[in-house]
Amino acid sequence: MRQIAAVDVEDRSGDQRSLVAAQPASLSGATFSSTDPHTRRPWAEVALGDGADASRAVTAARRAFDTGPWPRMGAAERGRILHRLADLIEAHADELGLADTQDMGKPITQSRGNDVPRTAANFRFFADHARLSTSEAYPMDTGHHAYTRCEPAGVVAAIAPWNFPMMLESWKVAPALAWGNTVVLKPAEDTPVSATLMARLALEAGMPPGVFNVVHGYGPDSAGQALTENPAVDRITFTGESGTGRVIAAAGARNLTPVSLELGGKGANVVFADADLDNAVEWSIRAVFTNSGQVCLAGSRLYVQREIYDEFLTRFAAAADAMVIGDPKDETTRIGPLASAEHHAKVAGYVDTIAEQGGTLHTGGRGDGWTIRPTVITGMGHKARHAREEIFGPVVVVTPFTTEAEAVELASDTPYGLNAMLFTENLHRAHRVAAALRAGTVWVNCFFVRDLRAPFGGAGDSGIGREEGTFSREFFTEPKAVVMQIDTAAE
Ligand code: TXE
Repeated sequence: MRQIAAVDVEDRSGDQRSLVAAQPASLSGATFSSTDPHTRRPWAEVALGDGADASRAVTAARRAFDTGPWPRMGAAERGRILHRLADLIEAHADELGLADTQDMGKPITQSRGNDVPRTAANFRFFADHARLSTSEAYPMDTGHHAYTRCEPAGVVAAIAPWNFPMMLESWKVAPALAWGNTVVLKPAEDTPVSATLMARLALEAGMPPGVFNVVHGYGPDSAGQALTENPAVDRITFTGESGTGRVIAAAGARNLTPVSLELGGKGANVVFADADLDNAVEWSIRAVFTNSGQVCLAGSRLYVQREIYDEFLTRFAAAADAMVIGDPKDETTRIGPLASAEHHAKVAGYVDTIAEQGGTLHTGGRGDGWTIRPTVITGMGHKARHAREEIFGPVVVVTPFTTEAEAVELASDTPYGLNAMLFTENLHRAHRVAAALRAGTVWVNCFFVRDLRAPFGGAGDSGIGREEGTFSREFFTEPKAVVMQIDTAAE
């Protein structure tokens, strides 16, 4: 079994090429196991950090920020190190991909094929973004000149979920580092391994000690909570459940620490009768079944215009049934097990209560082990729990609609506001409906396509703030105005 250290702070001795920590250790010496959801057996033993370990990591990050070279280097020099880290991530793609697959069961074609390249791309993008960024200047009529400086905010606490472990971690860590901050990352307890590997590769890339720290452990009353309550932390960035987001926002408020929250979703996917049906079926399948539906963006509410409802449903259900379920390490597998026993119990609870909520199980249901087959529910009222709550599994509620206005009303009737999809060949409708929906992202005739310059995040219960591009810069920096008197008199 792999041995992973709880805190990877300043001890830089030993063979850094070995991606397995040589030394133990949480301060208490306690450990916990990460379970492979396919075998349902522990595969990595991880040192269990707690509040004391979190505080030790923050102290290291604080020291590195206050006295170390990282915030004082030019963005280009930091960028060179971040590009080297991206190179190393690509060079260790097999190991990193397998780590996420064994930690949480996602098919290797996604972890190795998608998440690893996107992680490397995130480090490259933010390295370049910080280097190429400009500041603003305000020539004044009074003989003064004002300009802005974007200064690093300080110590960033990043608290991450388990559904896209390294990829979502890099969305936070890469911009924070690129802008000169130091970071303490707490990965989700279900997915500790790839974060540790990334932190080791950062050292190998030349990142100074104490700049990128990882502390493993649980959230409430433990490492996660301690990070959010530490007054030496300058920014808290969190992705996870909406309820947890509220707790973290309150913790941040007590210290007046800015908090960025990317929370849950209940994405609406609206298919109009004039859609390209092949395209709509293909993307609708991906929208809800990718990563076994463990995606905040999942299109788990599917609204289909009545004229095409029967044909669409037949094709959609056939495509769902055709998805290969199996060992996530197998390249042909498209649906792996859910991430943990606890999460499987939650999703299975929804599957078992479909009839109770007035719906019909059109296809799918429980699979072997911790697997849920791609599950399509019909005939369920819009107010049913399955149509309102974030299930975070391969479960979709399909509902017919008649008019565009009705579709907009149904799609918008949610406390979440993360994303929506719509499929239509009518240009005017596309723009009209995209504008009408309350959502941080609207995809038209596609899904999951991202430009790192564009904002990512949601309204309502989906969070506060936006990530990526200049939006990450705003969060991870403090803007400073410098006002200079200009001596205009001739000598
Ligand atoms: O989330 P949590 P969980 C949703 C999804 C899922 C549900 C529960 O519906 O079924 O949330 O998942 C840390 N202070 N999403 O329990 O609890 C925790 O250790 C500080 C949507 O995994 O939010 C982990 O690192 N930290 C989502 C991280 O928060 C705390 C992705 C996420 O855990 C903490 C994941 C506390 N008080 C789940 N409590 C998305 N938006 O994509 C927990 N943590």
